[in-house]
Amino acid sequence: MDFAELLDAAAAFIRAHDDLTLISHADADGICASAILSRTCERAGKRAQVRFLDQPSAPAFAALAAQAQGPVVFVDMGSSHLARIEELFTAPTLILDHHQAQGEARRALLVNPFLCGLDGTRDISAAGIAWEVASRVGDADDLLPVALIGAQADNQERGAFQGSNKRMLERAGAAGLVATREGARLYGTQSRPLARLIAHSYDLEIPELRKNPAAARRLLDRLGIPAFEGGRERMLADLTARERLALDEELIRRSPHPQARIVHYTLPGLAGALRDTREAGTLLNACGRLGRPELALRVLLEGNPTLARDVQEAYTHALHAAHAWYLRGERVTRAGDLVVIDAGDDVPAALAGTLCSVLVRGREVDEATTVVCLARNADGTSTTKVSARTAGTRDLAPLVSAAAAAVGGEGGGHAVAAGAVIPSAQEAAFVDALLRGAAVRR
Ligand SMILES: [Mn+2]
Repeated sequence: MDFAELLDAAAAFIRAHDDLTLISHADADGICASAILSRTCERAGKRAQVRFLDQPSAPAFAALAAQAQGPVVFVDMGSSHLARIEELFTAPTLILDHHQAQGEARRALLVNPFLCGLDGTRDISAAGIAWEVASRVGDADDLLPVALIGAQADNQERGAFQGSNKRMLERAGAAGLVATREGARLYGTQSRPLARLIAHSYDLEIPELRKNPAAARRLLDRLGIPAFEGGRERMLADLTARERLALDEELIRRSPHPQARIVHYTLPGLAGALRDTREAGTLLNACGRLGRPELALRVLLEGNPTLARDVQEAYTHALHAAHAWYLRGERVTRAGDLVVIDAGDDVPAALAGTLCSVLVRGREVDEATTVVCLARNADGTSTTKVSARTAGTRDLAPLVSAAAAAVGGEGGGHAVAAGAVIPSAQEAAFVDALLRGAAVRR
């Protein structure tokens, strides 16, 4: 079947059932996909219950299988667990996933772009698959912004969207649901006052401005851009077109980052942090990682980002603490081009991947380095979460999943971002297997 036929079949699956359980990955892309599907079911007069899973593991699947009696839709997960899912879930099963498939589905309907020659890391994410299915069940154009938030959160936009993502962007643009604008690599354009926005946009890698709002204010002065207006600090959105252009060009000129110029996607129909695809993704991920994916789902369905303000603050604190722990360097080892962080119980498992990303994206390790973090799950399963990230060319998914399989764990993911769950007793053996697989020595 080609991809369109698979999507048609998925839409027929949704139409055929009135009471569905959605089992979704608890990250921003999964949350966006679930929001699109649950809104679609609601409009079609169906019941859809969303259950989130942070960590797809054997015990977690077994627990869900015991509760979910009727038809089940796996969202943003499942491709790495086909055999287990088909063994545990006996009701009709639909899997909407964009991760590399391991094995073949026999009974379940598997919708995965990789099966059809599409790139599940660039062309379409789970949110995009959900939107394609939704648009075949009913009118879903108003949900296009949610699909774009999911795709961006899964890092599918690298300079530009492509494939299905690009078609959704164009369709949303034509409907006035998204506006694109090139500018400096600033983060927090919807929620931060100007000086703080500039000082916190570490990706620009301008040392004089990093964490230095006073220097940012002097820069604004020099460009003739008032930082205040009527006693209130101005935001990027308050700037005139000329001011914004002057600021963008100055920052891009001074930034050594090879992609200092990026495309900002603004979603005019949404409020606050949800108006910017990157900020929206960060907010949803923060909720997911702090164990509040249901709240993130509500944020999307109600269009109200302020519901998650406390969670976002707590997340920022937790991430700072994890980074500070890493900098102490107590259990950080380097082997060849790998940095292995043995975080144990000192970093929450849900933040392991983010910590790796912060180190890779913040250029705290060089580009060829792969950062691997092992952190214990606190869910009583005696398992350890493994996260791996790189900006280099190593293909991490097969590396991590082979090392995990060698010690009785399971892993998967993408070339630049992969993960696994292993028995905690096997941490040392896992690291050995990983280093052997990567052909590096301690
Ligand atoms: Mn995804």
